[in-house]
Amino acid sequence: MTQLTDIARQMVASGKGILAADESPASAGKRLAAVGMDNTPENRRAYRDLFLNADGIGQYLSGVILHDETLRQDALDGTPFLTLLADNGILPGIKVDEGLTPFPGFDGEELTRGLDTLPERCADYAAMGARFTKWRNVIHIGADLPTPELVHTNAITLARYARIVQDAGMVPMLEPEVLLTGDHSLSRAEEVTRDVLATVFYQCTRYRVDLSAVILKTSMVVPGDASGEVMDHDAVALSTLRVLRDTVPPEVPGVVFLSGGQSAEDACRNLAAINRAAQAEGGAPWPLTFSFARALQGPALAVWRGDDEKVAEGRETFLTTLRRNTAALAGKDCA
Ligand code: 5MM
Repeated sequence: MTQLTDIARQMVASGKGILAADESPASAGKRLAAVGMDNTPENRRAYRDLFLNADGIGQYLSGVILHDETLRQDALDGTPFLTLLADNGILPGIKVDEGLTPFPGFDGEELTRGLDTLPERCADYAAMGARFTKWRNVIHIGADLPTPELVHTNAITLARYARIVQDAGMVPMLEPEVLLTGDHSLSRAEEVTRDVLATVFYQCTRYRVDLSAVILKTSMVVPGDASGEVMDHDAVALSTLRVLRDTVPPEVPGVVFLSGGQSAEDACRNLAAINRAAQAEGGAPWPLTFSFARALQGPALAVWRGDDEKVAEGRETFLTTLRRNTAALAGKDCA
């Protein structure tokens, strides 16, 4: 086993998941605004501190994805965030994409920026101790979307990203996010996700990515949020597993899910249903765990709201959310 495969396997260690704490300052600002907080560097530091300085997170988390700002920052008690993670036995990851940009000529579609400067940035991040990286593409579903050109271009970008990251000695997490916004059905989401993932792995092979040293971060297959379809957790689980079995090579060490704007409740219940269905089918070729941002942090943020006196309660809520999601990995209900 190569060292990178070993890290990838640690990222999906049994009974644990990955916290996505890598919101860009703009996205973090939206989360803070929702609880009446200003988007200042100090408030973002306090927001990160709420989660990364909670006692015992290493019991539930194998890794945390950080934003560049946090990777270089100290927690409120002066301990570098990286040290906090190391003390908890948690692998540090870093978001390396530079956000979205319109796809010229393709209305309503977006590409992800950052490939040109990636080798230099990866060398720095590896030297600072990052063990894995993450790159997010987005795929909109609409009447005529996604276009084959978008799916193709995004897949090549992800494959090139992955190869650069592996050459820098870190594990690439590939996140082609099929967005849940829209009026599309569950079956349309399944069709698009199948096409997207199949194209990603086809291009990874062409661009010489070592598939035994990548982690896939995918959307669950869910109906569009304006579809009017009721969220049926068992149907989501079956659609999601069908797509993964048809597209993800068995040598990939693990699959993690984003929550994508689902409620914390739905994300946890879908995760439990997916793992139950996989067990019922005799097991999946890869561990299936969580890498949520909103569905892990949202409940605690709503309790904390920036109030110093609510830090302990917010952290307790975070730990409860982590407990429920790790229980879901064993197929248990999210009660
Ligand atoms: C899809 O977003 C990722 C998972 O978060 P959710 O579970 O909330 O869907 C997340 O890791 C995302 O990639 C980061 O928050 C960075 O996103 P931005 O928009 O800030 O680049």
